[in-house]
Amino acid sequence: MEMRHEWLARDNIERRRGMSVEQFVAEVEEPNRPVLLEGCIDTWPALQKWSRDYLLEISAGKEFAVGPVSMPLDRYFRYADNVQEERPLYLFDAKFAEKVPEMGRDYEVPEYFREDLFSVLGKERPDYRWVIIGPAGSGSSFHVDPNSTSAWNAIIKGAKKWVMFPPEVVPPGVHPSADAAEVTSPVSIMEWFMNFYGACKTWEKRPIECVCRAGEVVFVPNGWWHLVINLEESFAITQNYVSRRNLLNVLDFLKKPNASELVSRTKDRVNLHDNFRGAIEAAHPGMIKQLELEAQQKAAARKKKASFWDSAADAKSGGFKFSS
Ligand SMILES: O=C(O)CCC(=O)C(=O)O
Repeated sequence: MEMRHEWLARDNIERRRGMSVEQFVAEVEEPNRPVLLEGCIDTWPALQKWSRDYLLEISAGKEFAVGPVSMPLDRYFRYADNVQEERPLYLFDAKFAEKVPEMGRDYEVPEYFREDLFSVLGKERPDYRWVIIGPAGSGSSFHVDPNSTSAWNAIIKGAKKWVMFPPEVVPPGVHPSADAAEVTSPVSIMEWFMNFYGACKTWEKRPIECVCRAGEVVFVPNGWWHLVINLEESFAITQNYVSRRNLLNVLDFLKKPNASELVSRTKDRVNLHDNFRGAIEAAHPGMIKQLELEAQQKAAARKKKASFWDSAADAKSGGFKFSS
């Protein structure tokens, strides 16, 4: 089953090249909007080096996580070459850089994402980086990333179709439970396109979509729903991160009483909130208080702006008079 042209044609993501970090923070991260970044991984050795042969050579004798099992890369490529299923198993490995240090050395975190507050937890931090390898048709069905983190996803080889909905819009066909602990998606990504993609055409809030190719990076803002399907064999690196822009969201999320059950990719979650908060306070004294203060000020400014517009609306209905 092939992806239809009409599912790929819409490309409405904002594409940016050569943004400064300050611009990224003010125009993308603060407003929590998706963006496709061009040209920011041009210097990665991986872009030149990562072929099947190279990966096979540097990872000889190592196994990677593939769905519920683990296997060496040669076996995964053989599987990928012969797979007929609608939902091919996906290689998604969080320990790639520890297992194969060359892989870790072949990329560096783009400058926009270098603030990494979970690093204060050292070895106790939740998993945060993955190598992702999969054939055409493999991918990730609709989900929201764990712990209210934001993410970046860089394509080294191949192409991925992305569909993203803002946090307040649950994608058609997706049924999260009330506490968002579970997400029920349709059987396969293909089935989502066949049965639900058309439904969003008439929605006021249509999704953000794009095809992201080798050398490009998608920024996934926290809380956004996203679905991704590989259009050809793809190699990618993704990292989830916490910066001071989403620190309060992450702490709030971790405080939820059922946080330990939520989809999280984290082993010991029971004390994660307290441990993280404590470690941030030790490493960055005053940061949380300062961010809370700024958030209160922003909320007050928003309220003030809203009440200004209320009175402007009253003026329209005749309650306001210019003094003569
Ligand atoms: O399949 C992909 O590349 C997307 C991965 C993803 O959505 C995630 O890591 O949350």
